[in-house]
Amino acid sequence: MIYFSNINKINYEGPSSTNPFAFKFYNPEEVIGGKSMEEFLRYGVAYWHTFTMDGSDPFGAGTMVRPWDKYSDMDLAKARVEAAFEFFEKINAPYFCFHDIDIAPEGNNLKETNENLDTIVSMIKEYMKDSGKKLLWNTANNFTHPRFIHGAASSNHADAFAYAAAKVKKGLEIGKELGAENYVFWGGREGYETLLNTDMKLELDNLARFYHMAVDYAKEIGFDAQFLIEPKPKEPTTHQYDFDVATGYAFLQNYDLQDHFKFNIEANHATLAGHTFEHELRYARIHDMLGSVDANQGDPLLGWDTDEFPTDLYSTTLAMYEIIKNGGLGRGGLNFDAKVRRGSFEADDLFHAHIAGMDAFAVGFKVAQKLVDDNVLDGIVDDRYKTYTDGIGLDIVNGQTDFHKLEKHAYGLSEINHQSGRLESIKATINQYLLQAYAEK
Ligand code: XUL
Ligand code: CO
Repeated sequence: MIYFSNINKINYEGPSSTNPFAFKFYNPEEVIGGKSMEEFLRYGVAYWHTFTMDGSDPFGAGTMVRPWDKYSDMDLAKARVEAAFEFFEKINAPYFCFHDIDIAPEGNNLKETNENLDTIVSMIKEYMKDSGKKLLWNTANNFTHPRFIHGAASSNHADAFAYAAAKVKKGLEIGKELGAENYVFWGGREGYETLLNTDMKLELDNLARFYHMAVDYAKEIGFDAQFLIEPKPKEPTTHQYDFDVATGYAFLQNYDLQDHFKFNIEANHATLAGHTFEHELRYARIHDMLGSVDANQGDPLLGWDTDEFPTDLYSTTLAMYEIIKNGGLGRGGLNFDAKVRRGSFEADDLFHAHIAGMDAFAVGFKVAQKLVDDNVLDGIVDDRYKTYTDGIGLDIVNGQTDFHKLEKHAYGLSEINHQSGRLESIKATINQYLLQAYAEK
């Protein structure tokens, strides 16, 4: 069955196109920095936001009008698979991502749930074979059901821990079956509300035990996906254990897990943590821990995870700068963990939203590559740190100083010859690059 009958495949028509169902900037074949946009950007569609969520919020009912709504239970799950693959094809995204409960309804017990999953997974496998679409990552939803009220791997209750483990076990088997590139752990309720009733040490130790068991099981079944932790500072719990990349990295190192994981960085989670998106990307990149990206954006006026489709070109440029400097995302990609607004309830809006996001990162890629090619930011940074390239600075960097030698150097100083940080000039230059990338056409 066809679900988006009024829409044809979305093609690139260029910046001056007025067709709302066309890419203005995302040209899959265009080569930038030696790589085609399609190869480098590795776009993914998030199953939960695009095919499952209904637009409900704490104040109101669902608003989304979806052509598959007329079905229920397993028929609905099957209809969503059909709709999803039609959508992937028409929007021209090579990858998709899902949680277990996005693709199949939970049964009356775990066995039934897994049987439902088996049915849908074999259907998805067929569709993947026919379409060539690939699974960027899958994950287990260990946060929605009331059994995870106090967490999953960090729950106070051992039975919840066991249930969560069983779901991840199944998730790893599904990932292997579908050839997933990555497997994601987002600690939905892995955190706490109050220390007054929380054994933080036990919870953290258990979380690490859980991850070790996941690593062992993936090895046991020969599932070689890249494991990814997705940091988020808060929501749903007051304090999430995977607060940000730095916290997650320290956790991984403390528990000797650092060789088995990288990070899946989400823009809106970064801003919730009080960082910029590019800060989180940079922190991961310089530690060789940048794995994949959940592409979205937050609303600076709201303090929660709004998961908007990314449209801020300044942000996509700085994000793509980090990704280029990382040499790409390897097995990762840009997954649109983003949802249309509650008022954008028509199925067509799913296309508008993805077009907007794919175009925004395409612009970011192009502009960032030009910044790299022209050595703009590296030039500024190299100049700013030039005192470390000779004299006492070089000695510091080479580990050839101690406090005695540094004190002697300081005694000899009359003043420090600082130079301006030139922030305003740098920002003006980036604006110039943003506008010129397309003015040249
Ligand atoms: C929640 C979030 C999740 C993860 C996967 O904020 O980002 O959708 O990406 O569980
Ligand atoms: Co996410």
